Amino acid sequence: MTVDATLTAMAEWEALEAHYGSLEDQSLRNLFAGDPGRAERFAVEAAGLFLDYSKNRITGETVRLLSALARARGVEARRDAMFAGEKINVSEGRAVLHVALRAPRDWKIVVDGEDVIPEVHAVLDRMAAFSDQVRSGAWKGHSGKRIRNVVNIGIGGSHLGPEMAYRALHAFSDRSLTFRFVANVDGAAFTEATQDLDPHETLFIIASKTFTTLETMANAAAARRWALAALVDEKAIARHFVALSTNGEAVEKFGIDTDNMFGFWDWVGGRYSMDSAIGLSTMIAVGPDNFRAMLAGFHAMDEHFRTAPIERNMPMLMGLLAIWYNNFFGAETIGVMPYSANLARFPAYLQQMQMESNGKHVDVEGRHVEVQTGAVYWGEPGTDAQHSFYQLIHQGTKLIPVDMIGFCAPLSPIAEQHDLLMANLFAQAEALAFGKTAEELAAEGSDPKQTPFRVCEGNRPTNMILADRLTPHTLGALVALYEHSAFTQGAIWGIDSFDQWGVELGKVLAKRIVPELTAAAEPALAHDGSTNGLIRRYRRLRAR
Ligand code: G6Q
Repeated sequence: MTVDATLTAMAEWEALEAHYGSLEDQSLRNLFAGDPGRAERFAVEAAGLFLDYSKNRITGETVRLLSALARARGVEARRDAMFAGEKINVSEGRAVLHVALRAPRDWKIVVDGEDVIPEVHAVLDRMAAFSDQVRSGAWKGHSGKRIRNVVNIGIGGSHLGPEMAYRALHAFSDRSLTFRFVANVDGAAFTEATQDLDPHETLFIIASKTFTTLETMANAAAARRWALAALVDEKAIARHFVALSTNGEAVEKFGIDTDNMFGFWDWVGGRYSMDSAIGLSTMIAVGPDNFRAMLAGFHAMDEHFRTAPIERNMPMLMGLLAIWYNNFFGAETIGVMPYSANLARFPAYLQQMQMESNGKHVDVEGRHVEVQTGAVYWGEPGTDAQHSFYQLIHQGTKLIPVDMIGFCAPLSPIAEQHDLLMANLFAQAEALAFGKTAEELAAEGSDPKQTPFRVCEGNRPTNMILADRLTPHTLGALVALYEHSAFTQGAIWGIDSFDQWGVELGKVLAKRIVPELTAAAEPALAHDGSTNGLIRRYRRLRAR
């Protein structure tokens, strides 16, 4: 896979720069006033999601020029290469096939001469059989009690998706089961998650693609000690521990029977793995049928992404709008505000997906990129966020494009509050786009002394994503939307969105420092002065 070195010298890029110059001072007020059909035209529907992107600082010409850039950068060819199982993760020499995890049984995707779809469904079937056993009580703990607690131990891609999905789909989950998620190597995380659980009724899911990650291995060892302190017999491990991993050897070495292991493959990146075996906790919580409905939602968005023309392609449009603000307006961040309490962990999940994918400084050929790459993604659920940091989005000096997500039907029986939630959602997008002028304030009789403080300039762009209800299908479609938006951005920049060498560096460095903290004798330290000093200070003060 090759990319042009000179993105900014391309005619399509230059055309966008010139166009930006003509649009920079345009306001959303003017754009809406001059174009009554704007809201209908800048809207697209796919896989049960509706995107209104009319409150962006764009015209039809912007969409045309961004689409031309995507064509010239080969975004469609790169997408097709991903679906065909080509090794587009060039730095690791791997295929990128999370789309295969949700492909129907009768599909065929070949990697290294082998169709991967039968294996994918074989694992899903084993997960379903196991989930059914746990949910029905047929799977017993060592002392014959049924499992009532499920603790997922994993970090990063082996944690954020399962935790987010469990919370998002809480309304569909088996309430007789308790779920906990342990990621942090801080022992407090494990202690808090297990302090009120009965080991006889607890199942640990050790989720680790590599089965070598320091945090997960430390927490898995803590879980083993905690379980055996009560269950005593080593044989109990087989009833209380399962593993989700690609590393059978390490799983066996840890003492987990590989019959209790659910596998996946090197072509599934951690941050793209919540729909693989890594989703076992989700499947136990909501049941195999709901899990399959989630996969169908993913697949519906995959199909839209694979087949829709760029100008009507929801993930491509979202990715191109992110490029528009990042590279032309100089926006550094994108806020994501789900108006749903159940999506509270969605921004954290997206943060990893977007920032680990597109936080890259070289292109696929190893050359330093010429432009800014991945934006900082962040957010909190509305309406909570309105009462904290929205002030800066409304009246601060930074441009922060915001994605807003809402659902037309509530999950809660307190339905009347849903109208309040949605009223806030629509009001915020309106206020951000159109603001409040001095004239409007005067007409409302506002104190003139306060006018400068009360004026809201507006012109703050938003994407509005609406769906009927937060169901498993909707969640799958929503996650796939952002996966493919990240893909589109990465393809424009010509970077490898599927490696994470920065994360690997941290893993290696921490392992080197551990013995320096724990050695009885003062170790010889060869770090920089600051790190040496911090290690010495910690050794002096560390209380046991
Ligand atoms: C994801 C990253 C990273 C990874 C964790 C956990 O894309 O690679 O977040 O998921 O470091 O790794 P393991 O699953 O191997 O423990």
